[in-house]
Amino acid sequence: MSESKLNNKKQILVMQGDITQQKVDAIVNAANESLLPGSDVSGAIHKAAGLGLEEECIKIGWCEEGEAKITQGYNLFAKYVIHTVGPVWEGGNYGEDKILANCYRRCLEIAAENEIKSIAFPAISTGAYEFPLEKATKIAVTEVKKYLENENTIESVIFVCFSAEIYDCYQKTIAEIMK
Ligand code: AR6
Repeated sequence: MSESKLNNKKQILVMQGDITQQKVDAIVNAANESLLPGSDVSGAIHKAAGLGLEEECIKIGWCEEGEAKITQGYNLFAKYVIHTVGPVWEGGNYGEDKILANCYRRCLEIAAENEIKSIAFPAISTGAYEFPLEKATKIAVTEVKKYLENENTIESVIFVCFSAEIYDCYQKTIAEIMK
């Protein structure tokens, strides 16, 4: 686990692990537009949360790319799940960067509206949606830093990295951007 403090109250943490096991107020799901369970992180979150999560997602029905929706966390440690739909990487010419930045910003806005103090993010779009990891990490760290500098509700943001490669990339990026 590595830690980068913005001030006495706010921090960004990076850890290698499984997001479903995080004891935070909210975890973020890298969903698809239908909000139905998928593979990878979405499959793991739905499996750990139980069927109540899928039922609530079906009621919500849809989420646009770059947008986010909040549900309860059911059997997870986290009280809430914030579902966001990242861009599918198409080579970089259809606004993928902007859409990915919107995902982080909207998740943080919705978290703050719900008085969430701690939130964990996976590396949105870097799996099935094939967004290049380094570029995605820069966007993630930049958006989170910008948000925390301007808002006070959220105190702790954790980037949960599923592999050593992702962890190293976040470490390097945070060192660059937070200096
Ligand atoms: N904890 C943390 N990170 C994880 C976990 C986990 N348990 N499992 C995988 N990852 P992906 P996307 C990482 O494919 O690219 C879904 O099926 C993984 O290593 O889950 O946004 C949806 O339904 C990768 O770095 O999300 C959509 O159809 C990151 O999570 C589509 O895939 C994101 O990988 C979304 O694709």
